Amino acid sequence: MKKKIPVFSLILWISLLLGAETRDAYSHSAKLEPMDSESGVIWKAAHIIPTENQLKWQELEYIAFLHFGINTFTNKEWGNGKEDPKLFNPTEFDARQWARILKDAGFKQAILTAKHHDGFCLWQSKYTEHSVKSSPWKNGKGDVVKEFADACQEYGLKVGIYLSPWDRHEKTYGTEAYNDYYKNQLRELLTDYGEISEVWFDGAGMGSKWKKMQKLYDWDGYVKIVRELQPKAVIFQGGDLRWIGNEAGKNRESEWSPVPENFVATDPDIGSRAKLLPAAKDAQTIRWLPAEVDTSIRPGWFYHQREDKLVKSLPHLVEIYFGAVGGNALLLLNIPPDRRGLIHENDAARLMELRKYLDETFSQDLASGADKISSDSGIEYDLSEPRTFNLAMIQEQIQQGQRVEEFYLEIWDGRSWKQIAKGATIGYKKILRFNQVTAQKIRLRITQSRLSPTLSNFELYLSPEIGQRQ
Ligand code: FUL
Repeated sequence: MKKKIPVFSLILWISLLLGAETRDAYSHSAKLEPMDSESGVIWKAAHIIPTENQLKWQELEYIAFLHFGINTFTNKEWGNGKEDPKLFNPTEFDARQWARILKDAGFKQAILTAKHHDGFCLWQSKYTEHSVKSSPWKNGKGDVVKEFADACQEYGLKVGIYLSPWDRHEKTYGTEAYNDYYKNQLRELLTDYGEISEVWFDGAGMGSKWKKMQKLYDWDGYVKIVRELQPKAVIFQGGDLRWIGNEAGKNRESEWSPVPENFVATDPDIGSRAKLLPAAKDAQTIRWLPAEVDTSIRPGWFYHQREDKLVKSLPHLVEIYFGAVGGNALLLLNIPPDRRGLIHENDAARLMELRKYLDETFSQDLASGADKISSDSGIEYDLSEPRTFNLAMIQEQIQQGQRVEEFYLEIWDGRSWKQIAKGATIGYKKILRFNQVTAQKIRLRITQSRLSPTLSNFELYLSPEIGQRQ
C-alpha cells in the first residue's frame, strides 16, 4: 500500500480551521462593491452558503410535478378562465395511485397545480365558486388538494403547491384587490393541508391585465405568508430557487448556485467570474439561489390523449436526469394525470424503466473502499484492482459553499495519466459520463477553485448501455 501524503487533507483541515475562525464570513448573501478586487469578489462568492431549507431541498434531487385541472378536460395547455367547471369530472380519480407510482419511481416530493392560469381551483376555496365545488365530481364535495396531500403523506412524499399568480377567471385580477384574493388562497393552501415543502410562483402570463399586475403583485407579502405559515418551505421564484431558464430539461455545462441579483435566467452563464466581476461594478448582491430544472415527460404540461405515444424515451429521460441531478440542479419532472384522474400507463411504465436504469447504474460504487492519496496534483484513487467504469459522481460539501471552478479526471494507463473527462463546476453533485475505461488508478485534478476544495463524495459506476436518444 502506498504511503499517504496528507497534503490535501492538510489543506482541508486548514480550511476547516479557518472556516471555524471566520464562521461569520459565511452568509446566504453578500453585497459586492465596485472597489472590491477580483480576489475580494471571489472570496465573497466562495463564502455564500445555502439556507437549511435550500440544503434539504437540494438533497431531494428528483421531484415530481402534477399538472391537473380544467385543461385536462378541455385538451388545452392554457385555459382562458371561461371554462365551465362542470367539465371537471375525473371518472376514476385516485391520488393514492399517483403517490404509489411516484414513490416507486424514486421521487421524493410532488407538486400539484392547485390553480393554473385559468383560475379553476382544485380545492374548496372559500373565495371563489370557480372550483371543484361547482363540478359534478363527488357532487361538488371533492377536494383534489386534500386527497393529493393525504396520499403523499401516506407514501412518505413531501408536498408542494403550485398556485398560479396569473388568474384569467378572477374578476379582481388586474387590480390591487387581487393581492387579497391571492393571499387568501395562499393562506388556505398553506394552512389546511399539513406540511408544505415547496411553493411554486409561476411568472407566466400575457395581456393587458397581466401587464398591469406586474406593478401590483405584492410579492413580498406573498413570501411573508409562506414564511409565516410554512417556515420550512422553499419558494420557487420567491428568493429560494431559480428557474433553469428553459422547459426542455436542459442544464448548463457549468451551474453556479451563488449568483448576482440581476442575473438573466436564460443566460448560458450566470455565476462565473465573468459574471461576478461586472456585478461588483454595479454593487449587486450575490446570494445562494440554486437552479430547478422543470420539464414534462410529455410534450405538454397537461394530459392530452394525442400525446400518449409521445412520452419521452428512456435515453432522453436519462440524459435529462444526469444533466440536471448531475449538474448542480434539481429535476422537477412533470407527469400529468389523465381524464380518469390517474397517471397514464405509458408514463408509469417509462418512469419504472428509468428507475430500473438508475438503480442498475448506481448499484455498485467501484470507488468504494479505494485507497485515497492526496497530493499537490490532486486526489488519486487506487481501486486495488483494474475496474471498468463509464461514470463518475463527484460532490462538493455545499454547506461550505461552492468552490471548484475547473477540474480534470484522469486514469493511469500504466505509463502516464490520461484525461477521460473535465469540467468546471461541481457543486452539490456532478455526474460525468465518458467512454468505458478500465483502470486501477484514477486521479481528480482540481486546477481552479475559489477556496480550497471541500469534496464530500467521489464514486465510480458502470452504467448499462442505453442507445441513442429518440
Ligand atoms: C409555465 C406555465 O405557463 C405552464 O403552463 C406550466 O405550468 C409551466 C410549469 O410553467 O410558466
